Amino acid sequence: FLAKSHDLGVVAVGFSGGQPKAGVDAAPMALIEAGLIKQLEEDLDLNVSYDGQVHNYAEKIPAEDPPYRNMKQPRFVSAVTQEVSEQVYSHAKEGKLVLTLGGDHSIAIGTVSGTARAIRERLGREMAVIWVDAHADINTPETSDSGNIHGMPVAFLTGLATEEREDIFGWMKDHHRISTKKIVYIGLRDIDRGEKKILRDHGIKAFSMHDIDRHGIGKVMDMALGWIGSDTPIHLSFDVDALDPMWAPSTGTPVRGGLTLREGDFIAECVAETGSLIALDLVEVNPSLDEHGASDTVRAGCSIVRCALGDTLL
Ligand code: 5AB
Ligand code: MN
Ligand code: MN
Ligand code: MN
Repeated sequence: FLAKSHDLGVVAVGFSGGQPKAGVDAAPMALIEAGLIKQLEEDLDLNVSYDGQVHNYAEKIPAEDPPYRNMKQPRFVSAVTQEVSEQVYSHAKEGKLVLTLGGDHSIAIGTVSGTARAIRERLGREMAVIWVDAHADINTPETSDSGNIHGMPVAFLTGLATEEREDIFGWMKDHHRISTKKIVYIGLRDIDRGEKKILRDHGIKAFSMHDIDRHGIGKVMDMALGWIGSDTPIHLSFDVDALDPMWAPSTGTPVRGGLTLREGDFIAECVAETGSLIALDLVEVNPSLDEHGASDTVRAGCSIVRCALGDTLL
């Protein structure tokens, strides 16, 4: 699906507006300072296109941004994700694999819509999304208790939530969206009541921590990739809070009972092995949320990215 498998576009999205905690906007710089891009170029031999800046989208801050349909900062998140969608699209339409460093998970409204559109145009295909997360992020504005848009991206991306207003996600059209049948979750353990109903009503494929305990991560990956089917382009959206807080404490909404560091890397390695990965998001690393410093979480994030982009053990 890629023009050349060694071409990688990197987008650094220093954005925290989809949730209330400051600091998640500093993650791209922390990951890059830990040597991530250097490792991708030197150890994985990737041909990296990166504009050298962490975007903060300050120019997108609206004069006024009161809640709308219960969403917090809806105009700001909409404007930023629209821009991210264009950034990701312009890499993906050239056949590059796209790595997006977040930022909170609302930015996936931009990343997934950008790749979905590019893959449709280039290949006439609908891609699949593997969403690795403690949470389902499928609240509609109406089912969300928090109003935080980082808990809603999947609802907008699947069209379960839509909005006419151009400045509040009205820019999203059918070509930006994916079917509820093309998303697979791994690692779920903290789902809101309204989200459970949505997952059930739409028959959405989900592998919870319970499934991982029952079958083991190897079998779960076989089942997840089997559901997607071989020869389908895959966008992997990895929320670092899928990992247990023992391994990734520096994140805004940690939930105990999560993936081990190796299970996280293994998921990424299995996706890499398919040869079908077209985009990767790494989100929700918040370097300011750990009294002992965020080096463990940053290192875990770098490792997941390297594994997904083809680093092998032997
Ligand atoms: B994350 C919660 N479901 O909607 C909500 O970190 C949490 O991107 C969302 O997965 C967590 O606010 C969003 C309670
Ligand atoms: Mn998430
Ligand atoms: Mn999460
Ligand atoms: Mn989170």
